[in-house]
Amino acid sequence: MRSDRQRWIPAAVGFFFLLLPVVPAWAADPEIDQLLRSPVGKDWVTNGGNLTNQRYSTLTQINTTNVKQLKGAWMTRLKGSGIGGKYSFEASPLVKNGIMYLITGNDDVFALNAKTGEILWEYWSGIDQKISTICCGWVNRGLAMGEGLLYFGQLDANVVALDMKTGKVKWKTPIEKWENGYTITSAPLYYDGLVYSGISGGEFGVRGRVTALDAKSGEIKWRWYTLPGPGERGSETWPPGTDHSMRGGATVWNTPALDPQLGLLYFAAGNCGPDYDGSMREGDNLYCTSMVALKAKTGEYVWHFQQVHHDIWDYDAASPVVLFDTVIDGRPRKGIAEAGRTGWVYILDRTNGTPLIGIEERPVPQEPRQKTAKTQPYPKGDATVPQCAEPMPGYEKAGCIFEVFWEHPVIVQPSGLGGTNWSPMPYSPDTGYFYVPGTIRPGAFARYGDKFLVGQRYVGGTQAAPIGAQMSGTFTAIDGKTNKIAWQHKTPYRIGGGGGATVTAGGLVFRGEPDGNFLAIDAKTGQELWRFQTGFGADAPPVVYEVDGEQFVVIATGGNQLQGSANGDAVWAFSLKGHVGPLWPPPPPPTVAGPIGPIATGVDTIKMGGNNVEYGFVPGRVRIKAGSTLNFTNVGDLPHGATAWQKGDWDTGVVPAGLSKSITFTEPGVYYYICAPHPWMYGQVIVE
Ligand SMILES: [Cu+2]
Repeated sequence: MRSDRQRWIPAAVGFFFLLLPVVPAWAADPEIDQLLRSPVGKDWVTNGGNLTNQRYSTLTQINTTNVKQLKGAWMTRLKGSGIGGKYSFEASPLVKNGIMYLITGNDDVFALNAKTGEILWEYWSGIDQKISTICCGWVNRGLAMGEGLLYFGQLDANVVALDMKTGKVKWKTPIEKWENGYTITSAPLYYDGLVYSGISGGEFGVRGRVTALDAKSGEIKWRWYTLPGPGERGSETWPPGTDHSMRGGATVWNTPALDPQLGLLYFAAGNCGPDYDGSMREGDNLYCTSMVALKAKTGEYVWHFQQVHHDIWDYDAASPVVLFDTVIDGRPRKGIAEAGRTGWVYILDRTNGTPLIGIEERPVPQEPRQKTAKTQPYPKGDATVPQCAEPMPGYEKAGCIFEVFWEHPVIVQPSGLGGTNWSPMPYSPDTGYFYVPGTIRPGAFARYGDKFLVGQRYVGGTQAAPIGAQMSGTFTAIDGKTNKIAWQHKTPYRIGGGGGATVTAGGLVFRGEPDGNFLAIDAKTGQELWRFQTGFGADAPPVVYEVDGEQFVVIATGGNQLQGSANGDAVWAFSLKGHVGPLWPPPPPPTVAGPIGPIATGVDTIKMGGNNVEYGFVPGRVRIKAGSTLNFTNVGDLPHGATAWQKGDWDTGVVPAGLSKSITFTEPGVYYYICAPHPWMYGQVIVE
């Protein structure tokens, strides 16, 4: 490994923190802080279960011997919140003292009786439905709690605190403006009087950051930019005398973890912007695609580890970091792990950011116009998804991870959608395994120039999946001591983009599937023990809790627009005493990339965002006569467009909601097109 790339504090500094008392002399909410520092029991009070993000529950009432008897205890519909094709439902519910708190893709919050599912109060966010800077679906990944308040970030870039008893707004702090490209999709973390929030917007030329707010007042206490200003540490990894780092992305998509003994806050930063064009940003581009440790109280930099240097593949580190303790070569070690879009799990020593098992810098393919990094980090152990793409007709080149491209499309697997994308990865101290959800979906990468305009998409290329490409997934147990596969399932659908799992001391891993199934798996062997059809895309990470001596497992089932699973507003709870049966299966998500549906004739209008699917063309396939004109009308909520596949002969440009653009097709042929802002929307025009 090149020593100049990674920095860490001397071991002596880490040792100094160990000498500090674990429990602060005075805490604003000693009860919540205690729960956050402890193994997870009957309550689930933060997104990742506790400060480690392990999503490991110590409850054992539901276990490998009786899970077959598990049935629905209740199912509640959240009054249409987050219903509609633009939404995903990815939040983990929080539970405290028998009350459940849940946030939907519209940033609406509900309090429910956790035993019965009865709605106790509602907060309707009223967020502007015209927010145009949302990259990948209207989504909120969850809440935090402390000091009698619930905390969350909104898509309009406000952090909000609600009274837990009433749902009334206590304070609201703007972190930025959505008009400038900033949104918040991650669940914040509360600990010891501070609320830590990430920010999204890496596809809009923003400057990533973590913000710490005073939990009582909402006052901003500190912010740490993931992109260095001139002269700051890391600025030497950007071209001197330029301001490219000021719009270089590196946004923080997920909940931080915190080690109270070391006094450190940990998180992962996303891809570099513009995503697919590295030509103007020569250098490693810190702190894009990096794991970072800061002093939790002050936001002072401590260490970082960059997973991908000079990222041009949209290889965000988007899954939450996980803290764990282990023994390696007879030595107790403090670990931190993160599952990347590259398909690898990155396992480090959390005291100093150095690899725990081994990560080596290896030479990689070069493209001088992209200013590619000479080497990339290769973790020892196994990747959880294939890291080479299959050749496909019409493409000259299919490559492996870190394959280079310029303006001619090259197929690469994994694409920038994973591997592991936003889905959290749990860790069981019983098995010592990480449970890693993965996506298999190749991308046809091509660079093209993009002009930076504040609040506009700024990605510099495309990674749309080639039409006809197969899409599926993997669910893998990775041994935390070796980073090798202990067991692996192939899954029919992509699961790295929003689902995720939770593991229990009862020896069970719970996870949902985009086709609506909810599964219990033997954590040790990988054997499937139970499945239940929820009737909606089961694409959120589940949570485990207990009320009045009864253990429940709960999952939000409302689908995920990026994975193409069925939308909804439902939350399902399960227990051994339950008696609610399964629902009919929803339409399954696509497993092949490309336009869908029958070929329509006699059509002169294509609705973009039609039929309440938002991210779709209706009809998706049409047959017309040469010389005909098609009107592309945006009937959705978001800006859409129709662009000839691989940015070729014709393009409507971005069409605002409510407007139309016409294209006349004179030459017979078969034309495919995508929506440039949402390159997973496909259409086909057959001209005769
Ligand atoms: Cu679109």
